[in-house]
Amino acid sequence: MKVDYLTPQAAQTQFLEVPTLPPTNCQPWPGLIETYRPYLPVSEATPIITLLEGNTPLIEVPRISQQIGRGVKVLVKYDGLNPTGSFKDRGMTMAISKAAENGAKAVICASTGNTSAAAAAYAKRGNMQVFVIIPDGYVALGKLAQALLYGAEVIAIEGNFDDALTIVQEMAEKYPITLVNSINPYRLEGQKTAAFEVVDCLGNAPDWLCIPVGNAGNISAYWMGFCQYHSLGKCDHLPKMMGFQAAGSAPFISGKPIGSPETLATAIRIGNPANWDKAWAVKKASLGEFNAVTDQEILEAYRLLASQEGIFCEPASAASVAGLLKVKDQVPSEATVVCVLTGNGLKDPDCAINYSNNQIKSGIKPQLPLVAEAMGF
Ligand code: AN7
Repeated sequence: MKVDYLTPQAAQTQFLEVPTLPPTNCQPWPGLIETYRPYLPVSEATPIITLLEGNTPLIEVPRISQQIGRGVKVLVKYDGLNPTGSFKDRGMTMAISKAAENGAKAVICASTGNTSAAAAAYAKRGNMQVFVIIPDGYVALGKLAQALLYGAEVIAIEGNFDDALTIVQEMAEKYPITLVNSINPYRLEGQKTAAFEVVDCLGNAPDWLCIPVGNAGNISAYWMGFCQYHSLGKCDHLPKMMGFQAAGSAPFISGKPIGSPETLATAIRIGNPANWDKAWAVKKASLGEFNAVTDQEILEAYRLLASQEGIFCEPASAASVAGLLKVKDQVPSEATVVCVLTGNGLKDPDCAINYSNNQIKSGIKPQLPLVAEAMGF
């Protein structure tokens, strides 16, 4: 049948012939606070500042499952698909909504990049001023672009994230400004919803949860979420929490803070994690482990996820998959493993271009034989 869409009348006539589809029962996603309202510390008095974050896909990664074998099923929680491209949006919708409820006019955070992007977006949506303190030269390009365009006041210090965190904590004590780093308890309340989503999707908790660890806010938040769902009877077991750090920034592996953390995964270039005690408690309670992965291992997982599974995450996020592959012999047969991909690959285009093992074939004249030759025909 030839379809004519060129006049409104014709288009309407054509569509009249299309059989009516049954209504889908797919409700619009209202954001994570509305979805999980009974499990979150909000009330009717809380103005909900949301960009409809959450509801991110849990995607099977068969090539990675195959590398482990023995019936192990690996899935990734792709939190890079949140509104500002990272899991931080989950915490920020809560932190900014509560700040608004408490009448805050300005918020502040220290950040390796993603927190600043999320804080900037949500604060602006909530009509607040936002200050972000970042380590000069160690924030990925996409994250800087976001903070600037959202309209944050960006202050780059000649120090690392840990120095920045010390400063913002003092600022928030001395001035009328709300701290929205993960020391703010509402941050973790929001972030725990990722665990709810994983259980809602799988129908149970996974056997293992692999997650990159920087300040250890997210590992603590996931554990809170799994425990809360377990106590509600929504899952019949709790996962083993496997936290992975970059080898040059691995205070949980050395057992003490590190003065000069280094890694190309700048998101987790953190030497003195704010949630130190919480993270150790999670490890103990979940019979979990902390392990380190080298930058090389992170890059291999980063390329593997993109080139074999079609999933582009940022380097820090790939630490979860790098870690899983590193300890794959420890995974019980038939286990279900979820790896958290905390941030979107577009956050750090420089890393992709520098480490993709691939290159552009350039300088080709616009002639078919030359293009065909460049294509290998
Ligand atoms: C992509 O943005 O600390 O262990 O300032 O951006 O909860 O700290 C980011 C951390 C993992 C580590 N993956 O999470 C910040 C910041 C990505 C991240 C982590 C971060 P936590």
